[in-house]
Amino acid sequence: MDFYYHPASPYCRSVLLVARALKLNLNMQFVDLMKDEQMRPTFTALNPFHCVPTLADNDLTLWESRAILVYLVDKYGRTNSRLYPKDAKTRAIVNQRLFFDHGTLATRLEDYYYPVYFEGAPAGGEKLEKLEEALELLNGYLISNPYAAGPNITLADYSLVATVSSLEVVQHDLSKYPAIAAWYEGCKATMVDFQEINESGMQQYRAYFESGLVTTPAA
Ligand SMILES: N[C@@H](CCC(=O)N[C@@H](CS)C(=O)NCC(=O)O)C(=O)O
Repeated sequence: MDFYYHPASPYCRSVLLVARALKLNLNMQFVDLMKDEQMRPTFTALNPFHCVPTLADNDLTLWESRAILVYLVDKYGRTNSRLYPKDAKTRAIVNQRLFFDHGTLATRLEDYYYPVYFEGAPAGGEKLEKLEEALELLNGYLISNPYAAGPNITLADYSLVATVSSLEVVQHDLSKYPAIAAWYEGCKATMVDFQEINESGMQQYRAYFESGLVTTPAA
């Protein structure tokens, strides 16, 4: 399986964490986003949306990290893998958290922090409130459950942990969300090779944000 990635991308790191949990060997294909290598015709022929992560497994090409996570467990996980349970109700909760991460949490994080770092937008305001609303919701889940979708670690945690790692990168104050902070520390300790997979990529992502910094964010 060819895995097109950049280590700074949190979405790539979520896939790498799941691949490691499943003991999969990926044929790593570095795409240097800083040199716009994702726009090369050989890559856009594979993925016209020119983004990483992208997975090529024989005749299947997939992008969108959460779709890749689901595919890896469905295709290569154990039959009854708890990472993505087969029971419809349990799976529905995992899906809900995955879609929440994609459509709400990660989106609101990017909607707020990218303009602050790269366009000189003022810190605070409605976009920050929307992000904090999503974080309060996640904190609420995690007050009543050890993991994002219930008692067991699932793909929802692997997806959300990458987004929360981006909050650490931009130094968002997580102390207001003690259940998220505790869960995040738990994920770091539980997920196989979390440190190895994330450390350098998070540093690169931090450097990327700092390269665009034109104001000092307050949040
Ligand atoms: N929703 C997508 C987001 C992927 C994404 O935004 N990837 C960025 C890097 S973090 C990228 O490849 N950007 C380059 C581009 O779009 O040209 C996912 O979860 O996989």
